Amino acid sequence: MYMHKIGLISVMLAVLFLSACSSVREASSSKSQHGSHGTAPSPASTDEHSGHGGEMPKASTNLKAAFTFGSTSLQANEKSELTIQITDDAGKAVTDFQENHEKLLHLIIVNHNLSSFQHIHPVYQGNGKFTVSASFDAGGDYKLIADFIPSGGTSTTLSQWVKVAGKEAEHTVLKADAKLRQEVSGKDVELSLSSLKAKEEVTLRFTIRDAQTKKEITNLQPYLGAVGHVVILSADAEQYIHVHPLEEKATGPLAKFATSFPEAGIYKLWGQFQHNGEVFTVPFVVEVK
Ligand SMILES: [Cu+2]
Repeated sequence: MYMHKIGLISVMLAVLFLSACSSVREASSSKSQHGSHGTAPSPASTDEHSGHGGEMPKASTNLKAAFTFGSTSLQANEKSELTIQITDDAGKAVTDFQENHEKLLHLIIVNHNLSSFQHIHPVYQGNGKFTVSASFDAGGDYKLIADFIPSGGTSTTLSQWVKVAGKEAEHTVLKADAKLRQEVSGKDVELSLSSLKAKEEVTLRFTIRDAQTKKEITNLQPYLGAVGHVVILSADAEQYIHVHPLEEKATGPLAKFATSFPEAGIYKLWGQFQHNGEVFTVPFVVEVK
């Protein structure tokens, strides 16, 4: 148990540390890609922020992910087989992955203004290759974010923007929610944050009630091995923060998570929980000072 906790904490620190230090590289590589990518998805350079030295396990340096689709052009609402090939910088397949939250690889797909969010789990085919059937709910720019841990390495996030043909969703500017409480999928979900200052340790507390009766829900089911799963992205989708539960075995009504925002700005977060066999996703937008 003790060792397990230490392991969790170090993974969490690794994630926080990596996301905190990724801003410069991300800003220089991924943003320019966003503006300049062509119409067809292509295997491409990716943002990579696996580890640093210090007390972290030795990082697997300069991993790459090639994201390729079965179809030559992506169309809104059409399924396409996505292949994610993970290699080292010499092009050699990375073949060993460490399970994290019950999966070898988590794939987050968002559109440019974060109105669309998917969290799916590509299947490992061996030889560093993962596949999944992907579809996009509208046209526009989407970011694919693969989150995994190579065996013996640290938490790694590799991403790629792709363009999807078709009518785009309405362009809206992300702004902070006036009220951090909403109803979604028959649940009343309230969020509070212990701090909204950049670079501070933040505890996120979700309180989950039945939307109709307002009764607190005390029998949440584990989702990906924990009380819930939270993903946070900066408004421009450049900062990806994978958050970890503080009490994994909690069953509600409270679900607590720890994270830290690397810099001031608008962030969107998605909490995912499971109740009565159904996963529900609740988004919030917050402003960090
Ligand atoms: Cu996942």
